[in-house]
Amino acid sequence: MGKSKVLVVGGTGFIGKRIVRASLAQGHETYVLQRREVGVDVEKLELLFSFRKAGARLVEGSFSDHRSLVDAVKLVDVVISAMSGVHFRSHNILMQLKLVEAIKEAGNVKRFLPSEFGMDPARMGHALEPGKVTFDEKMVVRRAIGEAQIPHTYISANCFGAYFVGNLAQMATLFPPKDNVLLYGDGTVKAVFLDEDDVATYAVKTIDDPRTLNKTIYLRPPENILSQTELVQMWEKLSGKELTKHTISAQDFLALMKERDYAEQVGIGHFYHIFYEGCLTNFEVQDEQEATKLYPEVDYTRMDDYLKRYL
Ligand code: NDP
Ligand code: GO6
Repeated sequence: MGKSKVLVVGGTGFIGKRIVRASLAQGHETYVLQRREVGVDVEKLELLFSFRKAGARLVEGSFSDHRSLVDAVKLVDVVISAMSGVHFRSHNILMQLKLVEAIKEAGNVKRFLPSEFGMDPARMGHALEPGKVTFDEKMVVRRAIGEAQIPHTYISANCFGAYFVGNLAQMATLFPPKDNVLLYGDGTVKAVFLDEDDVATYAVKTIDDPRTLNKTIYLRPPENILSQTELVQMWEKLSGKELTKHTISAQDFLALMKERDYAEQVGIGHFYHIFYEGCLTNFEVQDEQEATKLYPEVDYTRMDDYLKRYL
């Protein structure tokens, strides 16, 4: 089977850059949208050049120039979007509606992966405000994809290690606590954690797989289904230091929303669903929709290994 040509949109972002690298690593002819609007962000410039050095092709384009998006999309078979959806960085999930328009007009795209890579928005209709907007907007994009009848795959990637593992699921920090750790409720609710590089690897694996056409694929590595307590224990074993545990009830945790800014309110709602409600693990996933079953050849990163970088 011939390899697909892939366009990555949002390729200099946190997950996007990993998708570019995974696409190259899996042997796809890889194109990265290069936006003039990045202004004087030299980090993005360097990343784009590093992609080119690694074999990617840069395609100039802009979200304020429909033609440029259509032309970019026409170069490829597969479009992967990793546009930002995080409220304390930029937030541009609905920008993808322009991309959907371009893909529809171009008419050649065999697979589109919109920017999802988290909780399954189709399962989050009950989510708390204001975090709910994250899921509502992703559903707006899904509806546009459906109406345009664009072949797609939705990737539900669960919790990225950088935001949920390295900090032992503590908010507003990316490092493990030194002495005290806050446990959500009894700390036993199971969540699912992923190395971001693995998220990209699995996402790219799906793009030319007939089994994943028009499906939601869940990344649920069996050994990475862990409670917060299990995560803390892994860290204690690695660091050789026991942490003092404190617990916070669901009610007290949600009450924290009052004094926080908008981005943190979004985060608190999401953490609530993950660590109190158990929204990532309170449903069954069929083997045909679970990435580690579909791609057993991928040796995914276990979280004790992931945590070693924080030592
Ligand atoms: P980033 O914040 O890193 O941004 C990604 C890209 O979005 C940027 O690099 C940029 O593309 C593009 N972008 C931003 N603003 C604009 C704009 N105005 N116009 C056009 N493009 C724009 O995103 P993340 O990688 O953090 O998030 C990607 C996805 O992953 C989201 O859907 C998010 O919800 C999800 N996520 C999931 C997490 C989890 O734990 N499961 C954690 C974090 C995110 P360019 O490269 O062209 O500059
Ligand atoms: C990550 C976060 C971490 C918020 C998802 C506030 C979409 C998803 C698991 O951007 O709000 O400290 O699924 O203080 O579908 C943010 C969001 C988490 C990171 C959630 C996310 C996860 C977005 C914080 C904080 C570490």
